[in-house]
Amino acid sequence: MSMKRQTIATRAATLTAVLFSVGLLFSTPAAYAGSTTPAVTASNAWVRWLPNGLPAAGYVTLKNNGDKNVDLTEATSPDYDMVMLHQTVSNGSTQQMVMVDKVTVPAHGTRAIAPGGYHFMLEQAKHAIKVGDTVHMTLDFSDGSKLDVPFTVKSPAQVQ
Ligand SMILES: [Cu+2]
Repeated sequence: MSMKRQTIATRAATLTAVLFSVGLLFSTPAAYAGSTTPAVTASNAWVRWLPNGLPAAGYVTLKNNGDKNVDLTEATSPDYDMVMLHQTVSNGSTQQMVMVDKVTVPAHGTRAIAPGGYHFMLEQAKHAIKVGDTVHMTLDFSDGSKLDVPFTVKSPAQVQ
């Protein structure tokens, strides 16, 4: 609506316009509801720490409380320069890691990012990280929501 139109509008027309705007205010942000109350929640987040600056692996269980599938599309961390999403793939007797660009969390379902399947590959720690620390990751989802998740750092011995 232009300013010019507003100035020549009658009181009734202005009221209609205001109501229309209010309607928009309520309808548009509903599409963004995911950014304030994310459909996906995280639990059991931990990092398998390895000595000598070796890459660590991050794991988490994601739960989607919404009616639509949501993809995990990106992960970043204030504690590591590099965060990649990997999948361990069995190739007969050997195992290898492949990069994946997304992991789908099914509607009303869970997706475990767990040993033997998906993991976050954490490389180039920005500071010394030791067992018992908490590191953080920000997870980006296809519905526009972001989740800041604290990960407990565990030693390989603790998780066997
Ligand atoms: Cu990996």
